[in-house]
Amino acid sequence: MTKPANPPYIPFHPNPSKPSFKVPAGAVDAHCHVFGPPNRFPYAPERKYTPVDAPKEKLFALRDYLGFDKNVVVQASCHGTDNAALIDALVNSNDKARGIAVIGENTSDSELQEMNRAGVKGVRFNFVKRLVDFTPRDVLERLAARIAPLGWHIVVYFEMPDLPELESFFTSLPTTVVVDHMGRPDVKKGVDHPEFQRFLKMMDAHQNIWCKVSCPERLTVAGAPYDDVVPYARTLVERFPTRVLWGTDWPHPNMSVEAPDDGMLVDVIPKIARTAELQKKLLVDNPMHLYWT
Ligand code: 0GY
Repeated sequence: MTKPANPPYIPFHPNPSKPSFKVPAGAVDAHCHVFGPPNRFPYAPERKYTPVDAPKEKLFALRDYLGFDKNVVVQASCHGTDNAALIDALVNSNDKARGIAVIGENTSDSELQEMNRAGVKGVRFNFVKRLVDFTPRDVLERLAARIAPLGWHIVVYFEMPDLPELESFFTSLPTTVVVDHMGRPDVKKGVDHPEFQRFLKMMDAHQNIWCKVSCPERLTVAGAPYDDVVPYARTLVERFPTRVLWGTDWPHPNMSVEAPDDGMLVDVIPKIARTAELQKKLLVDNPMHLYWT
């Protein structure tokens, strides 16, 4: 029983450009997804959107084309808590992929063990209201307590206006916490706005909080080449060089206007990480530390 694709769902770019920026050897795309194919990996009945299929073969081909070596595949909401497509991608990656799962109270300890063997390194708590139904905090706390002994971390996805309400929860989590897409700042407000400053202060005060300087295509108002997003990502890279990650977000679910050219996204990297040293930390050292050690 597959819901029809939402009419405005925009497929990923069919032929991205070759980036001018050459990523360092061993670079990791630390935020991307696999979707379907639904005859093997059905979408979740409770999903808020139906994506265009984006199977692992296409992800791995894009990885090679852009010059990356590895992927961190993040379970997206359209697959719910069924992590089968994710696990399939990991075990068929030749050790070149790690995963972030989405779990619920029904996830058993043996499923956690299976995911751990496959290369899952964390779980994602999604607070974006258009994507998921509300999960009570005590449920999330119990899930956090179950995954912490595995050495996993927690990825959190939220929109910056919601940070005041969520911050005490994030800072109480017992693991490393990785914030998706810079906490989705409103780039019309500027880096000096109290909302973004609050986010920086949270990272200043909590050494276990990391963030992904990803998704200029989602945050931009001006459009490609996303110069209005660069100051946010650059600030984070320069202030927290050992706690930032970068990812394509391929296949870019729920874009509202157009799918980004993935080659163009890679060409944003030297604007946000302006030295070879910062680039190596962002693309190699930091993700290797979090996902491959
Ligand atoms: C992303 C962003 C989105 C979707 C999801 O779990 C998801 O469905 O993550 C979004 O729509 O902003 O990270 O890919």
